[in-house]
Parts: sequence; structure tokens; C-alpha cells
Amino acid sequence: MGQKNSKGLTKKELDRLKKETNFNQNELLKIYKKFIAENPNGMIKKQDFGKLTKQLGLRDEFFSELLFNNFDDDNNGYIDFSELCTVMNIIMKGSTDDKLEFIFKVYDLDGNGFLEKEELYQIVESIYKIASNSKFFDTKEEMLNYVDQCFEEADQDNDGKLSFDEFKTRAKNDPKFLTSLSPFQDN
Ligand SMILES: [Ca+2]
Ligand SMILES: [Ca+2]
Ligand SMILES: [Ca+2]
Repeated sequence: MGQKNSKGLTKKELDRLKKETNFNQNELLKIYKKFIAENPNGMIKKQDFGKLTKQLGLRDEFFSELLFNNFDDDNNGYIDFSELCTVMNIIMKGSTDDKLEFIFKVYDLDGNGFLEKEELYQIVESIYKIASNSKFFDTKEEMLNYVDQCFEEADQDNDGKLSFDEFKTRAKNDPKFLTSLSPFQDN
């Protein structure tokens, strides 16, 4: 842990972020300016994050919490600027694979590196609660059946769990699969 300069972004941190993300210096400074204007103490609390995700169209607390935990890389209960940049980099500049990897990590609830069926059920059930997002399915049963079917098809080695490669292959070949797993209202 380097010394924390509460007044702003240190040159060292800026250089590191330039190296580790695809943002250039101007972009980083712009993001920082907005970040620090909204969060003068340099951190986003879980509560404020919930408000933010609501504005982005995420209507479910379960997902907001999942996302928060994935942003909060060092698990200290706050999202700092560097953590924010890491995720924004994936969302704004990442390849499809980067994005899929992020989604995979969010949905891997127990963090064991695989998606189990129970995890997908939990995700899908939460999505189903967000009524207007269930545009593909009339009933919850229909949705769960769809998950079952996807799961069987995606699980190529039949070990009862999806590796990242299995997940990626399925997601790339079937856009509906990803959309049906998305907690956001409009996509
Ligand atoms: Ca943190
Ligand atoms: Ca898992
Ligand atoms: Ca498998």
C-alpha cells in the first residue's frame, strides 16, 4: 500500500492505471474529476452504489450487491478510483471475452471458478422478479426450463458445471442466453 494522497490522484497511481487499462491520461483525468466531484472522500459506499445502479436501470438489490462485490476487489466495503477504473475499462474498452469473463465472475456466486446450476437458478430467479425484463418468458417455469436446457447444452464435458470456456462458447453462439441472464432493463 503506497501513501494515500487524499488531495487527488498520485502520479504513480495515474501511471499504473495508464498501464493497466486502455484509458489514456486525458480519459483517466476526466473520469477522476467526475468521480471526485461525486465522491469527495474518494470512495463509493455500498449505499451510494445502489443508487447509481438504480439510475443505470438495475432494479434489483441482489444484483447491485453482486456487482458491488465484484467492483470492490480488495473487499474493504468501498469502491475506490482504481477499482472503478478496472471495471469501467472492461465495460467501455474490453473485448467480448473480457466482458464475458466479468459476467462469469459476477455469476459465479461461490467463486469456485465454475457456474453451477443452482447459481444460474438464483440469477434467473432474481431477474424474473424484475418483471419487465422477463420479455422472453411467460412463466417462471418456462424460464427455469430454458436454463436447464441451456445448461445441458453448454456443459460439454457433462461434469454438472460450466467452465468459463463452456460459458463463453454458449454465450457467443446464442445471444438470447446472455440477454436472458442480464439484469438490466434495456438490452
Ligand atoms: Ca475496495
Ligand atoms: Ca460457482
Ligand atoms: Ca462442464
